[in-house]
Amino acid sequence: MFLWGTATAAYQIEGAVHEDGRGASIWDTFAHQPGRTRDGHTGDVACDHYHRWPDDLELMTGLGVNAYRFSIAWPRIQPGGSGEVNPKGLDFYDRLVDGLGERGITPVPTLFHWDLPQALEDRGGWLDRDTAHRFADYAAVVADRLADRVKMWITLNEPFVHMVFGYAMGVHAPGHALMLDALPVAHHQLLGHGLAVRALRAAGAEQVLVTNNCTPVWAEDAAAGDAYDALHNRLFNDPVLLGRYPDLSAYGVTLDCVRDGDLEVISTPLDGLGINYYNPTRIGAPTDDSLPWTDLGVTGYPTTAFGWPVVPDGLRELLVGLRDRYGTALPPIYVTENGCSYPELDDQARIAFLDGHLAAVRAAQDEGVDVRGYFVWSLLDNFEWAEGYHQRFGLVHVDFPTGLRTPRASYHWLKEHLSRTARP
Ligand code: GBH
Repeated sequence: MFLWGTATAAYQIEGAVHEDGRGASIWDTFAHQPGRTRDGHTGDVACDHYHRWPDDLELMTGLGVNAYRFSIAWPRIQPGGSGEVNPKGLDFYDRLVDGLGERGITPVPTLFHWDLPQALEDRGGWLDRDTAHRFADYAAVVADRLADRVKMWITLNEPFVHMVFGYAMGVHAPGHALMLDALPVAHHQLLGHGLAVRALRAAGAEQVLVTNNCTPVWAEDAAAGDAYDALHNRLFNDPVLLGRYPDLSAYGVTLDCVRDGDLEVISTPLDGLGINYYNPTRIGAPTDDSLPWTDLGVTGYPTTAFGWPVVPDGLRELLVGLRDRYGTALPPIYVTENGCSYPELDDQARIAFLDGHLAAVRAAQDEGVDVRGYFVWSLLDNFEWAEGYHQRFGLVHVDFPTGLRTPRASYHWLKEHLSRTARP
């Protein structure tokens, strides 16, 4: 059965940040620092999904999806980042999973969508190897409670973006601007992923994935394009699928933190690869010494309200490219996020976006790529990280702060599409 779903993330929708024993995450800290997010917006209330989740399940039932990708907030489960478990945090996801089950919607939780417990950041966050082990402990706690009903699990969401925005550029939590010194964050997240895969399986998880955001690289300069592809795409896909890192030595980059045996853990076999696709990247030769490329920006295409280029065929290109590179080492692919920011209720541009990207998935399937799921980002308008509530990715419009939900034209369009076909 092809998985059709919507995707969300805990800090972006839940709110209720002080409720039922939840601890602080790096995003609570970051969003409350002056100047970090647009207009100082925070996820304190967000969509209030923590209380309104039954309404949100109702919206999914109305839409006709058979899967829901959400994330579990680590600081609700272990408020101090390790050790003591908060039963009320587990209870929330238990209720959610039961509610999904009653509606015949397959739960697909992601264990880490960027909301690291602040207590772990205080000990170095993902720059510290120990965080990988703490992540595996947390994964085991969650799976012990939910694996009887949750069959499919995702370990990490977009470790690339978390590293680059959070630790290299400092535009996301935890706000470090270390540039290439942020690289251990890639390895420690990947190690955490591999350890978590093993912990999840030991607790009875049937299917385990990781979600990487990938971009087709349009290279105007071959060496620069290769550098960008190595650090953005291959740095995260190669160790997981091939058990080795791409050679980064040409860019003066070394991964000194890798220890014997780590790659074996990281390449523990998976049941699927989650892919988030937003747009291709156009790369030219470097103009200074800071990075071995220049991001030229894709031009000549329509753009979303966020300014991102709309290139549906880039999704086909990406999927076919992954199959060509990894061949039999590539597990089935699930498009775990794809979507766009448009504010209008009558969002014809989002309809065109989804229509085009679904056609791209079909085309990739016709070229023999094994794609088994597609999740729209997002069900609801939500806290769009540094952009606060200024970007609206929802099939459903949310009025902030009242929380009133209004399905957009795209919601009705997708509902109609799903009622007509089981295929993308
Ligand atoms: C995802 O990240 C996240 O998983 C999710 O939480 C988030 O809400 C959603 O996407 C929407 O942002 O400069 O024009 O080339 C997406 C990461 C990084 C994708 C920047 C697009 C470049 C656009 N994004 N990227 S452009």
